[in-house]
Amino acid sequence: MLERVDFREAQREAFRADVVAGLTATRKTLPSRWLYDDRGSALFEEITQLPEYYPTRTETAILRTHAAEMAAFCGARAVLIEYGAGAGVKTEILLGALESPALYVPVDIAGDFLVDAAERIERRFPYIEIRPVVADFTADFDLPADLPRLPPRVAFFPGSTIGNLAPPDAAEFLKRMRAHVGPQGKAIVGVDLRKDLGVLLPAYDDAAGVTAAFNLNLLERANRELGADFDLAAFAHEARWNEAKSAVEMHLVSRRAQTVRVDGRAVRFEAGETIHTEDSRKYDVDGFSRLAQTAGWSVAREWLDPDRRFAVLGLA
Ligand code: AVI
Repeated sequence: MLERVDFREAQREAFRADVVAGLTATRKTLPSRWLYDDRGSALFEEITQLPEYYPTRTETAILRTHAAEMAAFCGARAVLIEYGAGAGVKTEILLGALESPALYVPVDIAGDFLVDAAERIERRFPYIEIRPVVADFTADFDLPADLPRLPPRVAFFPGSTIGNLAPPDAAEFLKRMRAHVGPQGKAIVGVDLRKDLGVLLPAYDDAAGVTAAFNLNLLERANRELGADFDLAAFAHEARWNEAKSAVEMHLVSRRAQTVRVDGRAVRFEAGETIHTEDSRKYDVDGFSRLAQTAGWSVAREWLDPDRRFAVLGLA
């Protein structure tokens, strides 16, 4: 219990430091990882069901269609390490297809989330051994020393979350995955692909306003946790394409000139000035392949949907 309180307090202090640094910078920014408090995670769940948000539906369909080939790629009795324990149905598709998987290792920073995920998998696959690991997978961490190296380990990172990392961080992450699974190991990674802006932008600015609420929740979180006084009606959600970065950027645009109090300081906004809150990078398979190579991987298999919107890549 004490550990949980300490964790929450440490998170709040880290949030405070990022908010102060991000809002006092010349170009205001807030790291996207703070989007996911309880309310943000619930809103993200809603986003995944929206008609405009194609990635979740498309990736799930790819996994369903090609599960048997993916299982063959993983090999018999694989040890599956999942980074982020929230994939739910996607995890179940892969685990269900694997030939008597030896072990499932979900890794997540949120202990409660991990317990829920482990219990769900245990109910569905009582024959699979589960070894949850509490860790922030965006930073360096070690897997338990007694985790078997054989049968081969397979890293699973669905959801195109790799697209939310800047390329150097994505390369670091892929290197960490490589170190975790070892030279015989493999990985299955979900990657969202470049596409028509007519499809891409509505996925990040839906008609029902759920993505807007998800983005604005960052300001609500700052009000709740840090006692800031953001007037939510004075900011608008915007999704814009940045071709140089090949990314959809999310911004919160100040609707007027205003001053907000945050952690005892006055933060000035000009009308139209923005807080940049997220990048969602879109790759093509070649571009991702080059990135993966810098981290010691090569793309061994590609599974795409018929409209080539999303790729699930097998790395070896
Ligand atoms: C979690 N991640 C892959 C989502 C994405 O599509 O980049 C986050 C998201 N942001 C707005 N909508 C969804």
